[in-house]
Amino acid sequence: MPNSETTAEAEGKEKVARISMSLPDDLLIDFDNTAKKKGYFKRSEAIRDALRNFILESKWATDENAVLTGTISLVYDHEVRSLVDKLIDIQHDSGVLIKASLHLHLDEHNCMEIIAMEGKAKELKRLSEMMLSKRGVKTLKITILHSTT
Ligand code: NI
Repeated sequence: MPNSETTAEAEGKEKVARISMSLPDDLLIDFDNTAKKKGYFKRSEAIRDALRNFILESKWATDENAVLTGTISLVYDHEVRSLVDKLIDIQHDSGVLIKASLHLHLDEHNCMEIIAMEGKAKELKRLSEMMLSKRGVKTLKITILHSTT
C-alpha cells in the first residue's frame, strides 16, 4: 500500500500506521457530520470503525471460508411439535462452534433464543437458513461482529 508508514508508537498494544489520503471535500464533510452525530469525538476513531465494518462486511459477503464470530437471534413457537429438538439437532450437526446460548420465555407461546457462535461464513449462513426454514420459527437475525481470520 502506498502512503503508509508503520511505527512502533503504541496505541494500546497495537502497532499503528500513519497514512495520508485525498478525498472530495463533500465526502469529508458528510463523514465528519455523520461521525459527530454518532457520538465520535475523533475522526480517526470513526475511520477505524468504518474500516473494520467495511472489511467484515466484505468477508461475510465474499469469503465463504472466513472464520467469523457473531450471533443468531430468533423467536419461535415452542409448542410446534418437535421444533425445539430440531433446532438443537441443527446446531449439533452444523460444524459451527456454539459458544453460548441464552433462552428467554417471552410469553405463553413464544421463546427467544440468542446464540453466540464462531465458524466459517458458509457454515454460519447454512445454520441460520436451516433454522429459519423450520416451521414455527417466526423471525431470525444473524449478526456478524468479529473476524478471526
Ligand atoms: Ni421458552
